[in-house]
Amino acid sequence: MTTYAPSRPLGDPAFHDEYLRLVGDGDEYAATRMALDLLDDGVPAQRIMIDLIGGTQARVGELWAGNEWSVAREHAATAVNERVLAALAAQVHTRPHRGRITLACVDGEWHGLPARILAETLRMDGWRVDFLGASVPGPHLITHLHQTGPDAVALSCMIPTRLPRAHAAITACRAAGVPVIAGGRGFGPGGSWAQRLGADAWAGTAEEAVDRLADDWPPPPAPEFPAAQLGDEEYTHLVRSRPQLIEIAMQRLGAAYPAVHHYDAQQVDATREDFGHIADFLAASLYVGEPQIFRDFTAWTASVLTARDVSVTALRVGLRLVRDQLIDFPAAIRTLDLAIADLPRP
Ligand code: B12
Repeated sequence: MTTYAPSRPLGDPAFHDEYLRLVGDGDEYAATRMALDLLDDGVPAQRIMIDLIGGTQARVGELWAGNEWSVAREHAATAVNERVLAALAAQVHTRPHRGRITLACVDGEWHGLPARILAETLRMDGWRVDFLGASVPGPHLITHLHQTGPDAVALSCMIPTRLPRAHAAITACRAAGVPVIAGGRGFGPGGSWAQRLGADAWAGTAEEAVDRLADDWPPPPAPEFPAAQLGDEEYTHLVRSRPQLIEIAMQRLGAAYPAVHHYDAQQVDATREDFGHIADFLAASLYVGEPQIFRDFTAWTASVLTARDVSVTALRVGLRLVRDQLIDFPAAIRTLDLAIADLPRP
């Protein structure tokens, strides 16, 4: 696929700021107009989708994470971005001539827009794409493969907690005889965890995926992967004991971090949810055998807490409360210790 240099005004930061403002105001019509005007000016649709819509979506999420936008504003902005993408896609017609691809987000994966951008980019390159959307349960994905017989499955995973499900999906697709191209930052830097989970290929961006599928598909069969190393005893224990782990941590939190006594009901719920994220990221880290997954998560959480004026001490205490319950699990303890050591000192 040809790589185009961003043209003005797409290369102009002020243009992106203006689009972000419209998206943040929920001004769907003006945002759509901006994108369609670019298309009329000859800017390739894939550049508008990836640079403008994709780039803006990353900023939308960051504004939410930085506590500058509420979750409602983020959701509304995401919806506008999706509508603009659909409006653009409706303007571009490419007759399918390459083959058929099933594109799905892994079960529990709600970051749907990156996969949607990929779907439209592949369509423009001549693939017939069945886009199944966010959070597709494995069995439904496999049923779809049996019904449609695609040449590839493209599997999107933006967050590592979904990697065990991604592994199940990849294994099932390969067993059904359909090679898998994986993508999304959940698969780790350079897609290294995609390979460990048995994907046939990985691509970092929609453009790389287009190139990979056009030049080298189907790929030579991927080597057998050591599935037995994935999801060991520690992982299984952690997943099974998740509810108790969270409840006990919540019960002990008051003694370890007295500020929690002043929390309102909403803050208590958010804290319980945070313990759920800790358990899920730790489980994913154990599953893949990669402590970095958990350390990236805690480092990011520390930055989000700081943005919300919550002391990082709360996170440190939370991690210790989880650690205290896992003393018989050496890999979990090692991972938690690394994450605790990473946290900024008070
Ligand atoms: C927007 C966003 C959200 C929105 C999602 C809205 C939506 N409906 O999509 C909201 C605010 C709801 C959200 C929620 C959460 N998020 Co979020 N989110 C983001 C953010 C800022 C942008 C994602 C995005 O859309 N980027 C724009 C796209 C276009 O960029 P892109 O990645 O370059 O896309 C390309 C590639 O990924 C590739 N690609 C994607 N899929 C596929 C598939 C295949 C087969 C191929 C080949 C390629 C491919 O092609 C795309 C186009 O070129 C990212 C951080 C970031 N800067 O990316 C965090 C991020 C993904 N989120 C994160 C987290 C932790 C969460 C939450 C758990 C937060 C929480 N505590 O609740 C939840 C989980 C929700 C869930 N269960 O899925 C983390 C993931 C952790 C990690 N270590 O990787 C990230 C990385 C933030 C961080 N830590 O820095 N999030």
